[in-house]
Amino acid sequence: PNVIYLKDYEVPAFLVEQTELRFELEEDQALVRSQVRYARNPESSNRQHPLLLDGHESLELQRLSIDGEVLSEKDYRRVGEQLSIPNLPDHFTLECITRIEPQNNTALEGLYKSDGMFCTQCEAEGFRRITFYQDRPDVMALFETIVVADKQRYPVLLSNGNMVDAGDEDDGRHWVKWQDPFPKPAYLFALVAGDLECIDDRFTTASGRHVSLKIFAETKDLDKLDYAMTSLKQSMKWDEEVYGREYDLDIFMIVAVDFFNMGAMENKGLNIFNTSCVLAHPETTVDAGFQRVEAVVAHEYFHNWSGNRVTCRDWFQLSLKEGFTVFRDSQFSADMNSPTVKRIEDVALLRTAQFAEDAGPMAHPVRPASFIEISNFYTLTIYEKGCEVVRMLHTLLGAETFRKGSDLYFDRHDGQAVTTDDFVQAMADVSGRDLSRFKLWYSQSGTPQVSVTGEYDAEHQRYTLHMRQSCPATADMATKQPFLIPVAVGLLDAQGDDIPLTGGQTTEVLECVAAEQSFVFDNITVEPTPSLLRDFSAPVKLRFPYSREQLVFLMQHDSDGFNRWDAAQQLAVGIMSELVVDYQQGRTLVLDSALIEAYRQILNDASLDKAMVAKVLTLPSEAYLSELAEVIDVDAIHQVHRFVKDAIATALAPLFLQVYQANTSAEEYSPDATSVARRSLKNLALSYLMTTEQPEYLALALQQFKQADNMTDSQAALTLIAHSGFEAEAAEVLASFYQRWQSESLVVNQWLAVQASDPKPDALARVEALQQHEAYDASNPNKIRSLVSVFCAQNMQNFHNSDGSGYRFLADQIIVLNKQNPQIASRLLTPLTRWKKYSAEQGALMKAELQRINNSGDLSRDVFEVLSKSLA
Ligand code: HT7
Ligand code: ZN
Repeated sequence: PNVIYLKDYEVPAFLVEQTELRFELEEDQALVRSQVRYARNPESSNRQHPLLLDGHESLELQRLSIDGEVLSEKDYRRVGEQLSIPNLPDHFTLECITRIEPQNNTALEGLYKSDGMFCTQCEAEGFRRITFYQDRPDVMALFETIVVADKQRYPVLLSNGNMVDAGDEDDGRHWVKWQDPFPKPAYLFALVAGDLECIDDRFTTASGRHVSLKIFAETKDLDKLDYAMTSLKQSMKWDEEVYGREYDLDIFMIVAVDFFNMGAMENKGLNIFNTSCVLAHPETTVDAGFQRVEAVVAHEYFHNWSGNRVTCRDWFQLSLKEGFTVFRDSQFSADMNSPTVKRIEDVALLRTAQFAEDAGPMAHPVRPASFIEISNFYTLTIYEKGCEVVRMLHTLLGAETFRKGSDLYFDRHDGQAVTTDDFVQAMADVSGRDLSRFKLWYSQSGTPQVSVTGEYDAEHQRYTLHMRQSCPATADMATKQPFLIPVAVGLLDAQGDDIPLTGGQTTEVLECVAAEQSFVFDNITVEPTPSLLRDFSAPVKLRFPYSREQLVFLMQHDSDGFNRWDAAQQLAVGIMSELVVDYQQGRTLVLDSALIEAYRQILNDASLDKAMVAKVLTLPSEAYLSELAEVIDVDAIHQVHRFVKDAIATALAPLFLQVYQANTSAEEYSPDATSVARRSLKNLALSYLMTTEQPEYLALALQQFKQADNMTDSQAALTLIAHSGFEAEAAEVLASFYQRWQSESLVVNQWLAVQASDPKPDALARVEALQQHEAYDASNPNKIRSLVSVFCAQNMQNFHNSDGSGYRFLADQIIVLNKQNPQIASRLLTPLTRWKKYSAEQGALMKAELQRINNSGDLSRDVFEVLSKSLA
């Protein structure tokens, strides 16, 4: 397969003025007629350039004509994914008829069938599986779409924009015509045809326009759409208030589909959602599920400006829309819920999974320089690190100037396909700052490390912070220049109060731009405790030689909520890392009482927000400890994690019981922040109590399981019992849960995931048995994710069994999925790609499975790219 380079970018040879599509949908095929008006691009240097159209190998080309003249095979060349037509005039209309088979499309890219309904997924390069087209984001056109299908089976026919006409045909078929008044690239095209129902609402924009809102789903799911509708209206209002962005069409639609490779898709006016990101009901959805629906609805809606009105010039610029939109949705979620808790969750994901990606074989910058398959670059680096990069601009410029920058960016580039440089330029223009060093965040991969030391000069009442930054070599890039790293700093006095800094502010943003740099604070009358990288002001690994006492002090006093949590994490990480060494060397494990006492204090502090207490008392995950380790010893990390949790639980059981009881309420379920916080603390307390394996706590969990009126409590109890050593009760609750929820596909997915993540040793056998269960469907990505992904990515202990059985299992799955659904296959590969981080024996077993996949025959581009980089 070809490597595509950013440096080779060329403007398209032709522009498209208008794209007219007609879809004849049938059970065994779809016929697609496209009529496209082309004009030679005046910016293209070569006036003789042929028209290069992208078209997947699965397209059956039935007819090609130019201005009515049918072309014969000698008039064009079709090689691989490209159709080239030479000798063209400056203006012409190309008609093309293709035949495709959506019912056999298991890759879920292009036009496919999900549970009997037709739907599309065109980002990034799915449109080329529908018809021949310049399938690149810098070719924007006005689309008009006619969809024709059997009226009984497919009463609802949708596409982008406004519905302008409709009619019936004699043979039981009907048609609907849609017009999208905004020019768009092909990746934003969408079509849906199915037997769907919808809920309706209305939104009046700030300028007084009325927008009709519709969310479609299968009839059985109609009662699970209200939360998404509320979230949509909140998002629309928030985007007007915070970014001054109004919605632009008369209608906004969301459709829920069960077969979907990712979370959702921002197609213009017609968002398509994975059911898991739109359906929510207290009886079937956990709190985190409600929050996900809120966040994803907002994310896709925000794309209407950051992505659709202003789109990407090429796919190397993917983070232009994704990083910015994740930043916007994170601000929204922070405003709707607890900002500190949201920040903690985002950082935990970044530090665990994105840092690991940056340290692995697929490391790439936020703006990659090359790729083989763009689908492989919908990554944590593009999304989450990309968001952090935008957040740093927000921190450096301040909220007001940042808003001016975003206004300028949207005004300047409305209707255009642009680059991350254009985004930064708008920020530079409004702030008057030179952001050239800042731009290294887009072009350099890797996680920078910042080592900080403090020096107090009592005589001159001066405190100095010495910083040293470096960035390790990554798989794609050996050397790096120093970044511009905003380090938000506060200094705490002996009482734990913030010492006023420059201008009386309590937090100052230091800009670290050199490999070594010192920052001086004057008029500091006592030696302070520094609070560094407040609110995680940059995506770096920052080290400061804190003592355990200082970490406990920060946990108790830091005015920055994020850093209070992080101090607790650092304290636990330090203690657990030492215990890992003790375990490896066969020493008896003894837990430092500092951790227990710190936890006791937090549990006794009634003034604290409950969500924060739950976060602070959550131990660093095994995945985070693995990311931090030089060589991952899965067993040692797992055993130490268990030991520490058990020791804390045993020491503090009475307190946890009190907390559990105090937070068990008979109130009706609500997904509001306060209720979510209460449930998270209660269920955390129950998880500590269950760690002790005492029958009295099992009784509590069983009672919660039986009496819960909401899925959050029910699933928390189910997981704890199912993962416990009480095997009879575990089997009982799993059976009764399935019995109760077997008709709810998303709940069944949770049931699969609970079993796939069971740390007990028979988990793999169970997963394999579940693949044969009536509830499993090996062609549905949600099922694959719930069972196979959860086992391989979250059940560390079992996946990394020293007999290699977990690795063999995953390789077998990938060999099948490589043909069936390459995007899912390639994502699933991730745990095996990290083989270099494990011991030599374990790494060799993992590598051997990668090689087995490599030798298994025809590899998709997706799998090939990940494999070749992992084996390099
Ligand atoms: N922009 C959307 C990307 C997406 C996607 C990409 C590859 C394959 C399938 C996909 N489904 C959706 C999602 C988003 O970030 O909003
Ligand atoms: Zn997105």
